[in-house]
Amino acid sequence: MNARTFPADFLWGTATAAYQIEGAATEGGRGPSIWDTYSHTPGRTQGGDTGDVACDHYHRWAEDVDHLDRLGVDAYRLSISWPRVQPGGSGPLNPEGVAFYRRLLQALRDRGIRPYVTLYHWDLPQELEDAGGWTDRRTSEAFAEYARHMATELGDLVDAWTTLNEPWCSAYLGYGSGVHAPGRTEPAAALAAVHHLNLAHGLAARAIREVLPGAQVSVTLNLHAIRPADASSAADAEAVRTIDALANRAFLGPMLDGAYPQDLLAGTAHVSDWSFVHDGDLELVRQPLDVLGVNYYSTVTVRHFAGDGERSENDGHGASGHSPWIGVTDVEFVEQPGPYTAMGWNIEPSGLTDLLVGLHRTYPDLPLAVTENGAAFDDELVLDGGVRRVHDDRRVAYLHDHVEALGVARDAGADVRGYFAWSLMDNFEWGYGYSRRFGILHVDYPTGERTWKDSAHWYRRLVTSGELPPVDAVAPWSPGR
Ligand code: IFM
Repeated sequence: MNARTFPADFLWGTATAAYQIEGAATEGGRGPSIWDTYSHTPGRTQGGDTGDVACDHYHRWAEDVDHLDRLGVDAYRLSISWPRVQPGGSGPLNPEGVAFYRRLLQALRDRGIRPYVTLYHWDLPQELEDAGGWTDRRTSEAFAEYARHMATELGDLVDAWTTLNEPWCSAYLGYGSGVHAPGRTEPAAALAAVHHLNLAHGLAARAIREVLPGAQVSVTLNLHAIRPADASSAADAEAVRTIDALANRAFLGPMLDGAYPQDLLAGTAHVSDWSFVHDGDLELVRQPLDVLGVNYYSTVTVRHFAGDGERSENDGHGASGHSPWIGVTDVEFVEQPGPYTAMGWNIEPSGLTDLLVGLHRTYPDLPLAVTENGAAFDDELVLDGGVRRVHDDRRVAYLHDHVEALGVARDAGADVRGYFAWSLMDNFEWGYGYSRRFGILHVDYPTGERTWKDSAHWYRRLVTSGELPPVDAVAPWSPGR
């Protein structure tokens, strides 16, 4: 059988985020973010881990660009730390922070690697949280000003702009279940955050285009591939719809259709009257998207729960005792069949196909890119004849099967233009600290040393040839060999 091939203009990349890799939390004029505060609060992260040092990318960025160059990727998706470039979230820029990103972006361009820049990957300046954070529309306005500044300062070096990464997490995990910064557990505030993040996206997209009329603008959503426990049950279909409204359509609706879904508003009316949505907001939120970024890791299976007022043990409340599924009482989450990653997430590549094909059916003219996909496993660094190796065959299989699933979606007509592996390197996995490794490069945290895992060797073959290699093609390899 012939290997699956991708066209020459298909974009291959890897992705990271500022707080997860940079470290240097108090260097170069950087201000504190909500993740500094949260991770320094006892009990919030596994082992009390923080992003203070992380992968020390702030100092090792040139070496990391070398790795990207050797990998042969077309693009690198990075995020800008808002508190590094504008420490208080408003007011003057920090020239040292801006200079750091200019150096990094220039080095990428010098190697022919296209920078895909995300403006917000969860590190809100603490001052803005102190003034209300994402529950306050002034944060959306501040974000637009920050976006305008970045377009002005960095526009000549950036290929594509992404406003937000996974606003679902920022809103529902940050303000609903509290397992992400700022750690608030206020259901109505989570819904206000949903809207102010949507508004921030729209205002920022408009501001970027005002400065850079031809700019490529996108947003990245962690859309949920939701399945019913019983495909023949109308009640389970309704459970899917309930979760889909909160998880997916709360963002797709305003951003692409200019409206919140009626069932979302009705289903959360007992929590909030949504009066934070002002006249004219939805027109601002809906801005043309050059591409929609989709992050995908696993599926979700739900069923209707008729508990007569009792709560299901599996209603999504999780360890914090607070649910990210705002207002939902009649849905329970069903354990997924394995295999699982070290996150406990089920591995189901067909979910990616379903998601991409579903988006294509609803929005036929919308180009798509998979902006994150990858897996955490308990990797082991070994010495093979004196050479440091990580034989991460489960990650290679994961990446292989998901790239294949993306190919199947393309075969079905979905206009998927790129794929970014999460992540370039092991990093700070939020509440899990450094206990979960997603990288294709291994990071030895005490020394900062990077080691190519087998998945990096495999990925290099894929991106340099455009042909899906077999899973056992993991030997160190160079193009032309
Ligand atoms: O590490 C995160 C990333 O920051 C956002 N998307 C999911 C990844 C894995 O949990």
